[in-house]
Amino acid sequence: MAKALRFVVIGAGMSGILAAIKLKEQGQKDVTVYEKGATIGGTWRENRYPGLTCDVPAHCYTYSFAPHADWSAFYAPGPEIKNYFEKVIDDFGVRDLIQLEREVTECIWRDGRWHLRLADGSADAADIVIAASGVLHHINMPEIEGMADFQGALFHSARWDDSVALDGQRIGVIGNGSTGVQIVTALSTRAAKLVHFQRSPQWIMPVQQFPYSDEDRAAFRSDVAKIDAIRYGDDYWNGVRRFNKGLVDPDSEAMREIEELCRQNLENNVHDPVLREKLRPNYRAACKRLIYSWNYYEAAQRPAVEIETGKIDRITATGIRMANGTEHALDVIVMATGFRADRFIRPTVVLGEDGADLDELWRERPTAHYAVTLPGFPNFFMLNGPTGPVGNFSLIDIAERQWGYIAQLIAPIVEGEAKAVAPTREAHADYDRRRADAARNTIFGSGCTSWYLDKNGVPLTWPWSYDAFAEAMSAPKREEYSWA
Ligand code: NA7
Repeated sequence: MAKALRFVVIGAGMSGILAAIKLKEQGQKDVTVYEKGATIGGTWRENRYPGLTCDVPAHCYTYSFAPHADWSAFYAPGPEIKNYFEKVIDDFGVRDLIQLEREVTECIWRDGRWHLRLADGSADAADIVIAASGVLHHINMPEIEGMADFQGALFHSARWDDSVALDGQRIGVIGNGSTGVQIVTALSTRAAKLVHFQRSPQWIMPVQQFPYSDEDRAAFRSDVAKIDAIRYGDDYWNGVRRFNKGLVDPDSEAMREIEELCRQNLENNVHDPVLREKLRPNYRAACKRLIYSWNYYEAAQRPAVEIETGKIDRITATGIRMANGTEHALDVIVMATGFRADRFIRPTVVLGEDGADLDELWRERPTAHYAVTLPGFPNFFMLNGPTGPVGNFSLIDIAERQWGYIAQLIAPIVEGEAKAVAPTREAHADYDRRRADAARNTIFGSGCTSWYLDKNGVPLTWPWSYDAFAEAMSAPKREEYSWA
């Protein structure tokens, strides 16, 4: 007999919103989404920097059940994506499930339920917890000597200070991942002087950006098949498949094609040979997350822009001093230095069966069975948890497939046939070993640093093909789970 269950979803970003919609669709009446921030949107709330753009085509970065005709361009700017999530929440009637500024600090499994504590001191309990707390939200703020001495404005890219003037200013951007590259590109026509501090060069995949016209949007609105043609079409999926082939087999033709595209981009589009060599990486393309950009090289060659590849000695009251003595006088310093991608739901305390501590399970590295479930932590499900697929494709699609897997695991509990489910330790240990072994041989493990690597330098990612992931998510293997 169907049982009334209480669900708590942690996080109202892309995957938490997905969970709320799916639970509502199932007819679940007792669902709360706790969100620590003051608004929804996860990554798209935290990041507000100039130039913020999703590098997955806009029509592919939507929920399959909520196509959106109104995108302004092929690659959508961040604020539009945040607005899309706001709209979806209203369209699907889940706004009243979301409680903002309510941070979950503790989840303890006791007597067959999860007992939660929140930062405001309140408590709650749930039969099932969906941890949709995101990956890239704990900022990585390096300690650089002299930071406190700087008289100008200094902030992390994900803590953008809107009160700081940018036009006509002297700006330094430290870091050249996707974030630093987008910021420098956007500011290259606004700053009086823009110094991009690059510790390691990046391969840049050339892509085409173009705006959608009112006619395009009207056509998308009147015929969803036109959206589907982009979302499910070969242009996007051939790219995803090529990337995946190359990821799994770095010596494949697919990876050679990717490398060649990036190399030609550099050779053909950076004209000064000295600058070209500064921008040439000494590791393989796609080892770090590939940067998709249609205009970074153009920006890097603008008169106001300087690519600084030297070692930073210290930050001074007036700028940044390099190890070779060069002084860059700056008004603003942006730390585009990335995130601590190994944190996941932490620092929330999560204690499973017999008081088992998630921190202890993750001592070696964060892991989850097929990126979703945890041995010893019944009825605890992660969306975009550790070891899931990462790359230049839509994490919304990943989360939807993970939801399909979760829905099948909770079905017997919803039906009252079981009370709790968790993967067996043996099944998970086997997955974890196979996964780590395979991950070492992927392109991510081919010899570079990146946020994909665990503390031992092993990629913390899904190491097999996209199709293998889709297959794994299509049906959990019952024998890998224990039911109570
Ligand atoms: P990333 O991709 O982790 O990039 C961080 C950048 O910051 C990278 O260039 C680092 O250089 C640089 N970095 C980090 N610490 C330092 C210090 N101490 N000194 C100098 N440079 C430093 O973060 P992003 O925010 O750009 O992108 C994260 C993801 O968001 C992206 O992959 C997309 O999925 C969206 P390094 O390469 O380590 O030498």
